[in-house]
Amino acid sequence: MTSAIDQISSRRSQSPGSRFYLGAFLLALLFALPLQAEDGYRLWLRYEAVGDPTQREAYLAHITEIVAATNSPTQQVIWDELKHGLSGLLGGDRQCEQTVTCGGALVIGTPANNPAVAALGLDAELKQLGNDGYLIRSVTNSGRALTVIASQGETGTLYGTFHYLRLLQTRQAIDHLAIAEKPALERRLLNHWDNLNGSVERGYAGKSLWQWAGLPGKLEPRYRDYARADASLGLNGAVLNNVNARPEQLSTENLKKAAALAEVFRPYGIRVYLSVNFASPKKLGGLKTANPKDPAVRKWWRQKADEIYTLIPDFGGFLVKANSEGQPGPQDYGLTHADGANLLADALAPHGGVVMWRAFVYNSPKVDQDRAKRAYAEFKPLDGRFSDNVFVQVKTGPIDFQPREPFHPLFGAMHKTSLMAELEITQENMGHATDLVFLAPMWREFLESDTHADGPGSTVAKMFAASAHTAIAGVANTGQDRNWCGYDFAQANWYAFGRLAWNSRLSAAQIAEEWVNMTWSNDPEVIATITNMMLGSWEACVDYEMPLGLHHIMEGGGHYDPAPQTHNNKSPEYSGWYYHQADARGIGFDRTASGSDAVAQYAPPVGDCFSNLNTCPPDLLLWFHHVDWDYKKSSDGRTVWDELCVRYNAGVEYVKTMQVQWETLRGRVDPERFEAVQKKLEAQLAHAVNWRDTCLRYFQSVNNKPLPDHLAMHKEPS
Ligand code: BDP
Repeated sequence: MTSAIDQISSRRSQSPGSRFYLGAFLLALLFALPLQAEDGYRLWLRYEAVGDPTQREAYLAHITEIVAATNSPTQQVIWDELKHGLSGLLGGDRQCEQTVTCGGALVIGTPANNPAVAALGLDAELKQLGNDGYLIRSVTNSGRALTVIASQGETGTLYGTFHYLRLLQTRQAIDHLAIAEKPALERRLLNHWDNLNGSVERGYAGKSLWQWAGLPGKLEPRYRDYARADASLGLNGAVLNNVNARPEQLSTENLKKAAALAEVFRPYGIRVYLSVNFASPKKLGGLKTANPKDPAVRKWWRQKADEIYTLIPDFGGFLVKANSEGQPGPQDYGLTHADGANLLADALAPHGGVVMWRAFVYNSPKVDQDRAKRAYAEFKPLDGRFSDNVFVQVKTGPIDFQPREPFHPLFGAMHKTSLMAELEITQENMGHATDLVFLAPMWREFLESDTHADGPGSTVAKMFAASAHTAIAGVANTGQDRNWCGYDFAQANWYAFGRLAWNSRLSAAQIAEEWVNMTWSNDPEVIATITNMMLGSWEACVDYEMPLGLHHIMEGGGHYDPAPQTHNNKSPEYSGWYYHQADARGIGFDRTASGSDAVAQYAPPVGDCFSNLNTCPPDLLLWFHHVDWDYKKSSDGRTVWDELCVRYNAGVEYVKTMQVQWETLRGRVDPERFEAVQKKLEAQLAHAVNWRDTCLRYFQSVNNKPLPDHLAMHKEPS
């Protein structure tokens, strides 16, 4: 089927005497969008027609003319997006013969590329906002109403354009705009855990987006749509491959493939990065060693960096998983993480590249018996020893992307190192692409956690925004499934990560509402219902999987189902028991001074708060404390056992409530996605029930306690 955009051929005419193009849209309501099956492909960039004629007229009055340059690839993609977006939103099959100057005009660009922007004298303000920041402002110039989308940089102009389109998509008034935005962090990245063979580690949306076999010659249309989606959120980097990296990723052949992707992404402001295998000089380069102190190794990395920059001049840098889960690293040669990171940093520095060195290390019990303490124990002493172009990339919590963790103690602990956070968008431990789990509330909790590193109010968000260099990464949930993420609702987590990477102060509700508005419907009731479902969904998942601070009791392979019963004496941290330590008397991991003393890795006010049973947040109780089954938290009067049962059940009940809420939307959202979600919710319910029943049965087998009277859910199969 031809889409609306294909039917529209809006005309751009070069205005005589002007060095920029004038494009004129006289937009009419002459046709409706052709009916199109909803398959989720368009993500939040659906640009559905504005149905209310008054509102459409009001929008049109501001956009009788578009003044924008199209002299560079980025300017061209801005133009293309506008044409695509506005034709979908406002319709338009009529061409104007001349530029229409009676209504308002949309003026887009930088002072350097568009004289109409330069004439507005915004330079000082734009300088404040930087190359990625932008203004969207309603102004009057020589009696004419203008809406200006301006930035100092072309990428900022692109971001501003997406913001402007979002205003229309969410049906905001555009009469008196006074918007100024700039991102909190310099580098806003997706980490793709994609393998050269097309599989995706912890991916639940089909094969890798990157079709390596066809590259560099064959460029899938998806590559561009991927870049559009990222740029619409302000994301500006993509690590293409798995942190468990193959040495061949750096072969000349594969670098050319990466370069082809970089070419597609470049106009959208997205830089390509690669994960690298630390042993590459040996395994790919044929050297005898990968020892950082060896001059031949140093030379190999320098030459490799030179080669990469010849092919990809704006290459972002390397992401490295070293001495973690079997990956090679500098410790293989008796050296430190800093030695390893600096080796690569030296090679990239002449080209302006960076190293993102991961702090996800936990393999050696010699470092500490408590896995949660190992990363801090290894990295904190290295503070100040990393080169300037090195980031230490730290996962949100000290274990590994559990449904709920306290913030990682390294945040706020390394003042002389640029720390960046690694968030997990893909729902490895939260129901894969089956469960509706909106992660923005979890990320908000993380970002708002007070490290107390520089006194009260030193939130995680502030701490990493205060680094010399700033960055954030999200482990992507994309794949070749038609709807990109394997589930229409998983798209919301990609969206939420991007929005928070841009502005860490956005509320989860605001993000959800925006996303629903653009992705599902503009109907306020639909928005309210779906937003409501989403906002409680993460807490619900925590409840039906691992409430009260339980963690890592999932089965070891797929991380989908529960396995609290597992014992593994050889590698205890691969068993459920290591983490919950349930016995006849009680449950929980004692990380206070009487136990592993992990609390000492936090600033004293935080550590004290976690240590004290009266002040420890109930949500983290069993993370930090081993308590008797009959322990009662003073505030609520329920025993831990009863509370656990209540929480597990509440999680299941939430899923049932979502099913009821979803049913009210029948006929109010498109039937394709309605039915797809309905099926997913059924599967989610089964998943939640399995977690609740498996965990409660197991804990019951340990403590021999009856279920609280009012809970009827835990029936043994007859
Ligand atoms: C774990 C994943 C594993 C990743 C690892 C990592 O289960 O697949 O390789 O993290 O982040 O959560 O390196």
